[in-house]
Formats: sequence, structure tokens, C-alpha cells
Amino acid sequence: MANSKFEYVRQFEQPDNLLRETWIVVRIDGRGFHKLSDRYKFEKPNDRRALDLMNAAAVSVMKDLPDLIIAYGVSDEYSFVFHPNCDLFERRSAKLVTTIVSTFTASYVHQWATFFPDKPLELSNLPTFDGRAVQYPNARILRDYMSWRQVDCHINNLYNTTFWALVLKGGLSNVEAEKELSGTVSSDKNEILFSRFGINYNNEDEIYKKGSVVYRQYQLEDQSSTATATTQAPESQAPPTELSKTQQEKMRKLRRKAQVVVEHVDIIKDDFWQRRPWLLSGKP
Ligand code: DGT
Ligand code: MG
Ligand code: MG
Ligand code: MG
Ligand code: MG
Repeated sequence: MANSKFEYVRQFEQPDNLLRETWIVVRIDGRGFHKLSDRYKFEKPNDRRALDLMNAAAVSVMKDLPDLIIAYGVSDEYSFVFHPNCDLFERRSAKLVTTIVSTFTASYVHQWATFFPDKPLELSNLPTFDGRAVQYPNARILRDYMSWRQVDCHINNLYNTTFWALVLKGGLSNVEAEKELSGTVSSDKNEILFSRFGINYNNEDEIYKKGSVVYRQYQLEDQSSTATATTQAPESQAPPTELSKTQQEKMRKLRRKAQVVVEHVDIIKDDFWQRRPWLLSGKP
């Protein structure tokens, strides 16, 4: 770029690099999806097509950005996780967040017609997403973050399933259903579902109860229960995880070749992480 008298404006740009050696989670969330789900008549409490579309968009993001380790989605949100050894965009927050948000949104809009062939998108009701980056200092806290989202999924889904059973099957008004549920605990909701509607919550689809986890599958999962314990963060006893440029390129190649899978499983217990040790080790 030529050196002009306007060049000085560059000095107004502020660095926003995220701290090294930390886990980075970029969480995106649908803007005004309450209205959007009404507008396009999403089924209540869960619209399988809408969730499958969210997952398809998340798979696109994972394929586009090999630096990503894992993603977890529920409702209109998705959390994308970068490893502490990641140096994509020199860990600049705005670059990471905007790249994920725009890649996700573009893919969501592009694939909309595949999942909703009978509901063309309207220019005045386009799906958009916001996003933010949060850093977590170790694997234990990263896992607690993931657990927090999955517990949220369970609590909201049990509430929504019971609420909409009361309204759609029980003939209650929204206000009456809300009143009925206020102050209830999980076991009360399970009981309402079973005794009044013959619904066994345990038999509801896993995608609704557990949300969706997206990651790269490299080899057969470790089926033994003696797999490396991952509750102690592997990086806590290891030297700094920084990788050379060549190492990073090699890892990206391996990751690009790996199959990206979508599952609806428990990510709170150790088992999920112990069977897939490459997730927390970040190798490859
Ligand atoms: P925001 O995020 O502050 O811009 O506002 P919203 O409206 O996106 O609110 P949020 O993100 O807290 O809640 C997600 C909304 O999306 C919630 O009102 C329910 C709706 N939604 C998400 N998935 C489904 C679905 O599968 N079926 C239906 N009927 N609604 C859904
Ligand atoms: Mg939001
Ligand atoms: Mg939202
Ligand atoms: Mg949301
Ligand atoms: Mg550019």
C-alpha cells in the first residue's frame, strides 16, 4: 500500500488478540429466533428440521476451519472450541468470531431450502446470528462450560416438553401452563408428562434431550475403561503447547481428512472425553 498522508489512521486500530494457552469458545446465537420460529412455524417444542439445519451449518464451519476441535449446539446456539495450541488469525478475537458467525450464517441460509423446502426465506425475515469469544484457562473449566450448556439443554427441554404438552395436548392456555409449572422440580414434570399424557421423558429423542456434539473422528474410539484419564488437564503437566508453523500445517491436513461426526450423547461424564483423547490433547 502506498504511503499516503491518510496512513496514520491505522494507529487507531486496537489489538484484540486473545491470551495464549487458553481454550477459546466462540458461542453464536440466533438473533430474535423467538420471532423467527413463529414466522416460519417451527414445530413446538422442537423442530427437527431446524435442529438438523443448525447441525449442518455447524458441520460446514468445522470443515472450513480445521483448527476447531469440537462444537456443541442446542436450540438456536452453537459453541465452537479452539485448543490452547491454536494460533489461527494470531488468536484475534474479532477475526475468529466474525469468521465463524459469517461462515455459519452463510451455510445456514444456503441450506435452508434443503430442510424447509416448503418455506422460502423472506428478505424481511432472514436468519442472523451474533457471537462472542470467551477464554477458559484449563480443560477442567472448558469441560464445565460444555457441561453447563448440556445441563441447560436438558432443563429447558424438560420444561418446554411439559409446557407444550399441557398447552397442545392438555388444552391449557400459555398462562395456565406457566402457572402449573411454576415451582415444579424435574420429577414433577416427569410425573405430569407420564400420568397425564402417557409420555415417558426418557424415550424422547436424544437430540432434544442432549443437544448435538460435532467433532472429528480419527480412529475407532477407545472402548476400554482404562483410557487416559482426562479429568486432570493434560496440558497442566505438559510443556507449553505452542506449535511450529510446519507442525500446525501438518495438523490442519490431518484434521481436514478426518470425518466430521454429529452425535447426541452425554458430554458431562468423563466417558465421552476418555474415549476420544485427541479432543483435549489437541493432537491432531
Ligand atoms: P436473542 O437471542 O436475544 O436475539 O432472542 P431469541 O428470540 O433468539 O431468544 P433465545 O436465543 O434466548 O431463545 C431461542 C428461541 O428460539 C426461543 O424462543 C425458542 C426458539 N427456538 C429454537 N429452536 C426452536 C425449535 O426447534 N422450535 C421452536 N418452536 N422454537 C425454537
Ligand atoms: Mg442472543
Ligand atoms: Mg437467540
Ligand atoms: Mg438462544
Ligand atoms: Mg481482507
